[in-house]
Amino acid sequence: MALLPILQYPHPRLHIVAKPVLAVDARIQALVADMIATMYAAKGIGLAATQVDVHERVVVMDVSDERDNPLVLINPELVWTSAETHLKEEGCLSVPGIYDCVERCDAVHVRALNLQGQTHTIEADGLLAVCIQHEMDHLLGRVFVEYLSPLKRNRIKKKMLKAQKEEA
Ligand code: QAP
Ligand code: CO
Repeated sequence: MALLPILQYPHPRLHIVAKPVLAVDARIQALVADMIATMYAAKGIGLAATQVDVHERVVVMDVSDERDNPLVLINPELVWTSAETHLKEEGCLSVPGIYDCVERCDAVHVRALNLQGQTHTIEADGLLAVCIQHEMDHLLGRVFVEYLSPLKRNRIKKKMLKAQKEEA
């Protein structure tokens, strides 16, 4: 198991559209294990493969308090979304230190493959529903800050680039 480097916004590769996983094989199982370890080490509740520079449709999440209940979604597809939406504050491991409100569907049903390659459907509301929408956005190359005003997004971009320069 390995901890993977997480791409930091505004890295251009965060905007690559991920391709479907063709086979849930040992390579994907190893990727998932590394992604779960990376998410826990970074104290995140969700991580998409895009964020670790792998452009295939894989996300991992854990919204449990005990942080012992990882959820793996491979080739996730939204099969239903609620008409009702709400604004909720989000953050992102690729945009550390930045939090702002995004409008999301209250509830979603998502169909995906699990680590065994079996199809399952998850009905989610609350934090899990928000997390699924946030992570599936990453697979489409979308980062949550793109929902904010251009003014806010540009401020965030500048702040991130400055922090990255100071780190280097
Ligand atoms: C996406 O985000 C999410 O800024 C997952 O310094 C966020 O795990 C879904 C994190 C909110 C639903 C609601 C962010 C860790 C983690 C930071 C995360 C930070 C350290 C973000
Ligand atoms: Co994110």
